[in-house]
Amino acid sequence: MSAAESLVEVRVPDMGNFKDVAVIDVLVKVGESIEPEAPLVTLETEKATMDVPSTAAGVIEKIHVAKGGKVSAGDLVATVRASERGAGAAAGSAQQAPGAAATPSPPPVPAPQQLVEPAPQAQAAAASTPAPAAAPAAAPAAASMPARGELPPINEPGFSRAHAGPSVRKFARELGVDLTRVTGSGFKGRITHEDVKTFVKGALASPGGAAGGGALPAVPAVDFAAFGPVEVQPLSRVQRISGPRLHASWVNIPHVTQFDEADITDLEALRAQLKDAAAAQGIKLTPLAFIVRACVKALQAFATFNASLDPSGANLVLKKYVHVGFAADTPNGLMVPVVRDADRKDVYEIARQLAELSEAARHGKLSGAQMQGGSFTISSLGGIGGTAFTPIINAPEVAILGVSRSAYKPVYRDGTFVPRLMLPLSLSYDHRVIDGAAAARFTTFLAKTLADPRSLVEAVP
Ligand code: CAO
Repeated sequence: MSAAESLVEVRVPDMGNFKDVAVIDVLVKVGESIEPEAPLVTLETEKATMDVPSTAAGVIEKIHVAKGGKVSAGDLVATVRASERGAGAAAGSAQQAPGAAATPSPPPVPAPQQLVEPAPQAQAAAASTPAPAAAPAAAPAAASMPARGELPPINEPGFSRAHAGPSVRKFARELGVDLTRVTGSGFKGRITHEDVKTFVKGALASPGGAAGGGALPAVPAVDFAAFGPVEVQPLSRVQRISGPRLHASWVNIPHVTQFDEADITDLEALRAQLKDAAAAQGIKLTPLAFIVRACVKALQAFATFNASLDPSGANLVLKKYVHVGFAADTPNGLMVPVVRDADRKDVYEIARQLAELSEAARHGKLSGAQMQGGSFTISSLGGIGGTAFTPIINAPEVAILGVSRSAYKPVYRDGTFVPRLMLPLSLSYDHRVIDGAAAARFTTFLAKTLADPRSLVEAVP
């Protein structure tokens, strides 16, 4: 061994309870020259596959594991005869002080899609769409990158555990991106090139960069098993996709929720009259169909609620179509199918579509297209219960209506209390686009429209 060479031991990263994990592939041979981050072996747990990357450049001196074997955290995988260049490359990127906490920066608001999409093709399409809200005007990433010091330092132990392939790791190293901060949108949460790019765009767009004012304090990790027995349950696929989108909306959009109540006594009387005739035609005329119809009228009267901010954040894109999404509770998790051109459909056609789309959602049969292009969303928990809630905006939409369970309440009218059926409304809106006064006008209009239901059953021109 020359003076410029040293032996580097590459071990299975410490990933907590990481024991007896299967080695499904050995990717290098003794004597092979490798770069830092070159994958050495592939491991498979119940939840994911992951590569163990080399921490140094050099030549493989010895491989200590075999395909089909089992390894645990800390086990020796390979010994690398590292050249000085290789040892330096790995050490040079270790910028984080030991023990420094990783703080996630706000994820960018997703592309104008939907909260979740079931089909793998749809997922791939979403992943390849540039994120609009946080992305600056397209410039070559390298040319517009902040100085390396402006990105948060790389958490080396976390980086080596990140669920990403070698080329993504290399790409992240080149850009100085800490993979522990990047949300993976690939299969089983694997981090893709697009995820790294989206992270960088988000870091560039956030005031003060990823390490500055945009950074969020981390929630400390807790070993729950230290306090009693626990069972670890992986999130469903739908939750893994919708979670980052909900998070992006929550942290990027200043939400305000306006509460109101609509007197739907007459609406329910009318619905009771029409219900059986509709049922004879196979249509379930639920309150939600009337609420969608009333929202269409409100969206036509208040165009800024049927709009999105453009990627620069300086312009409002007013939509000439009205596609209304609705949250559907399914065994797989929350889905948001969209009733397209709701402004061109009467209450019966809307009811028919609500039933068809929620049936498809419950059976995991929605296509990506059936969940795209929404311009406003309704989340109805009325069939379940509750008096009010604060729904999260389905970004890049600018408002969402939450509906809770109607109940009879005493309403003071003409000097006396009368029992009226009151429907609670909770409208969350993007305060960058919508003022409080406009939101109050919108819910007032909506409540009035629901209180006088005749216009809701008129034929649609
Ligand atoms: N107040 C009182 N009763 C209501 C009501 C309300 N606001 N809304 C619906 N109901 C009643 C209906 O009349 C129906 O009763 P009947 O069967 O006696 O007629 C019953 O509740 C069930 O309605 P439904 O669920 O069949 O139909 P829907 O149109 O109200 O809702 C759907 C459809 C898809 C919105 C609903 O099934 C659902 O999934 N809701 C949950 C949405 C959700 O999870 N939102 C949260 C998202 S954020 O995590």
